[in-house]
Amino acid sequence: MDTADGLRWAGELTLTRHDPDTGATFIIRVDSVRHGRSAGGTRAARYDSLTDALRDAARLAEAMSLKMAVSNLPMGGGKSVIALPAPRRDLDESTWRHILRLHAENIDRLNGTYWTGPDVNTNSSDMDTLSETTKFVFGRSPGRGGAGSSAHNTAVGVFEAMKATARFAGLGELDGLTVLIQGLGAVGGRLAMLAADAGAHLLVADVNADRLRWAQEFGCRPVDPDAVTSAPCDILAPCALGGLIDDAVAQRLPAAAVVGAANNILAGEHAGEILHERGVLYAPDFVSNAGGAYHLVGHEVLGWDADTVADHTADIGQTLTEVYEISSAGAVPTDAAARDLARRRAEAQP
Ligand code: NAD
Ligand code: PPY
Repeated sequence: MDTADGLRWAGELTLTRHDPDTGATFIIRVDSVRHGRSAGGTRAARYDSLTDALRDAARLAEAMSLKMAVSNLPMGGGKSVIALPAPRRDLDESTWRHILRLHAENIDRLNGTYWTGPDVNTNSSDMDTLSETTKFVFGRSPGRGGAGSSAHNTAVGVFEAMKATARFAGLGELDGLTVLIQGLGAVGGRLAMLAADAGAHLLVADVNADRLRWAQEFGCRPVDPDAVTSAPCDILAPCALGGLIDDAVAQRLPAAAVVGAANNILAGEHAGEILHERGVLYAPDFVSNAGGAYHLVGHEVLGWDADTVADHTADIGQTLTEVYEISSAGAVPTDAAARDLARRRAEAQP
């Protein structure tokens, strides 16, 4: 992985560009093209430093390679970060469109080595805007010929992962379990509805008061966003940003299992080992949240219909069970077991 400066890492390519007019800094990181063109979404966010943004892009790109490999998708991993000069909501539409156009120019220069898609703070409408300048874009709106939002399918995949994890952890079915969802956005909100329908008792946290109110209306109990790692629950589902579980949090997390949509849930170098030693079953995020990749790559590259996408997404529970069996047999953390399965599946690809 990358070291302190965010530059020395094992990936294949980094493109950076700064635009003095808007103050935006653009980063594209291609982790691997060994198994095809690379792909991964565009995250737009504020960062404390360029180093932080480079590191985030590298970790996210690496997670995409693992996701593609473990999901048997014929692509490599990459990711873009747009380090914003101000919170996204404070940017006027013409500045945002200008930023997107510059980002699209960068993507286009890579000539298909990297394909983008939606991620935090970018959506299908933004993909439509990018596609005015470059064709290397997943997830345009259906009216523009794309597969549209991947959020629903991601939520369905995380739900399958949650059911498989509860069974493997000896918790049984979701009915009656306490599930704490952090982040009620496009994925977390849908996941909350699926888990509630399955009979789970829901605790929810979001920094957005409207989303919290919406969840309370269908019976969810709110938790302070700062208390998500100290509130007892059966399953913690991080569906906001990554990095929730560092080594110290792993040491005291009062949950039996962790299954969520967020990319890079583990922040600490030893967090996976600590959870494993404590018997907290961790579902590696790049396995659980692959429903979005099945939706985008399935529809737009592989020509799958909705049923085929749904079938592959339903298999996420099976893949995760395989990860847990490798972990149990080898007494290794689930994160290491999933990396091992990803490597084996990548080697088996034509
Ligand atoms: P989103 O922006 O729609 O939702 C994120 C939610 O988290 C928002 O409601 C936000 O208010 C909330 N939030 C932010 N910080 C928080 C905090 N500290 N505490 C509590 N809530 C907080 O994003 P999304 O599309 O739902 O994606 C969620 C996560 O899943 C992201 O990490 C994303 O990278 C990952 N993911 C998404 C997809 C997809 O298809 N959308 C696919 C794979 C992975
Ligand atoms: C992710 O799954 O984390 C993404 O970034 C979404 C995605 C998946 C596959 C291609 C492009 C974007």
